[in-house]
Amino acid sequence: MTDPTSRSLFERACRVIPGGVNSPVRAFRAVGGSPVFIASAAGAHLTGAGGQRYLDYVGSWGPMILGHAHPAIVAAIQAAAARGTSYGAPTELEVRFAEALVALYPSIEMMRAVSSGTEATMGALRAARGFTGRDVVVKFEGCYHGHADFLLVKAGSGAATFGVPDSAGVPAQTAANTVTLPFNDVAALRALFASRGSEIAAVIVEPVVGNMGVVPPAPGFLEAIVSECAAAGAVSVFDEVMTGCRVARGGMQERAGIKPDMTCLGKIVGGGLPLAAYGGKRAIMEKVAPLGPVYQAGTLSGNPVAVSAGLAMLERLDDALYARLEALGARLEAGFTRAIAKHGGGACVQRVGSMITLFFTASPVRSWSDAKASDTKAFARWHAGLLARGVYWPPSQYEAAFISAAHTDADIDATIKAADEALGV
Ligand code: KE4
Repeated sequence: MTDPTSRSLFERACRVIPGGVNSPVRAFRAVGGSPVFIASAAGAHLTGAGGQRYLDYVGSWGPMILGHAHPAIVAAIQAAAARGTSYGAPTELEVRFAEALVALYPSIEMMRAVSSGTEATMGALRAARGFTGRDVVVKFEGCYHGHADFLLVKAGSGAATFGVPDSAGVPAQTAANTVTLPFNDVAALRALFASRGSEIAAVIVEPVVGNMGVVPPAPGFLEAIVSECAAAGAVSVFDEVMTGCRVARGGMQERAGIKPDMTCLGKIVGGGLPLAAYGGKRAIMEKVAPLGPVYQAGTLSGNPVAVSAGLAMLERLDDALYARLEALGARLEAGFTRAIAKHGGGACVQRVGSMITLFFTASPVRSWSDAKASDTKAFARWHAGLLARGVYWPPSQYEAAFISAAHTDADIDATIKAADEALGV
């Protein structure tokens, strides 16, 4: 049961904000009850509006890889703010930010900073369409790339048919240029290219899916995307908004040793402030205004305060961090696996680095059709059990949980204990 302070804040919020939240998943609708309102956060912990303390595994949906309120990031923000919060003019900070991402991501020869992951994917795909002169975009079921109209599209009647809107307010003709295929289905991808390759501007993929829960790519799947695009003159786009600097400093493309044509980044690279980026081959990015004919703009793009936070974050992403996150992730995965076995199975754990999901389905999750077989009611009961024991887990079966460098072995062990007890509820 949510604390009375959060409940009364939620009642007020619902009178003036749709669903009482500024982003739908925060409303706890997938798990029932009403959301915990947060008053502050530090390290691995959140403090609720009612004073209760939680061990946090949402981490602002990914950005907080160092933990909340990291002193160096707070100091960078304070110093930047004192120099003015926004100029609407170029700064050296933005040059340093671009140079840092170019150094970290060999697929990025040139990049543009924006203010959200949605803008990053929207900009990348408009550049890909401008570069190829083609209209069709291919995405995969269960992957989320932000809320641009043409990406809120679900699969049409047949695998290779054009999409239908997955949200009210998206015109049918907008959805018609988006094809949605099953994730990890190389045969479907190759069949689409065989039938429509000359129409395809781009294929966009979460190289490790976080938005149906954590689903890794099957061997050869990412390579097939890059090679099919290359053969057809289409653009391969890795949406690493979540995986970038999360599963490795250079994202999943570093882990897999693959080089897409374009990359989208967000979350961690912004240090918890509104900062994201898209970039790729110079020939594609030179199509972007004011250099080329593809228009894209933003009042707060490359904002100096946000970029200062991003640079302070990037400077701290060292090998020791990723080794520590791998150890913490493996510890949590092993504990969850033991707890599932103790309670008779019926669930499984999927993890890449410090992104992890406990699925309430016994068989491995390789695609959206596997993921949607999960028992979401059992997940909701488990989530409530965790929350009652002071663990703040993402309030949806179809989201990734995130471990930060601020988590300790003791925190992980406490989480395993809470998860074990909650499984037994
Ligand atoms: P934003 O526009 O929310 O900054 O980024 C969109 C986006 C793009 N690509 C990927 C792979 C993403 O995961 C996201 C946003 N992720 C969600 C979490 N599933 C953000 C949380 C929310 O929507 O409130």
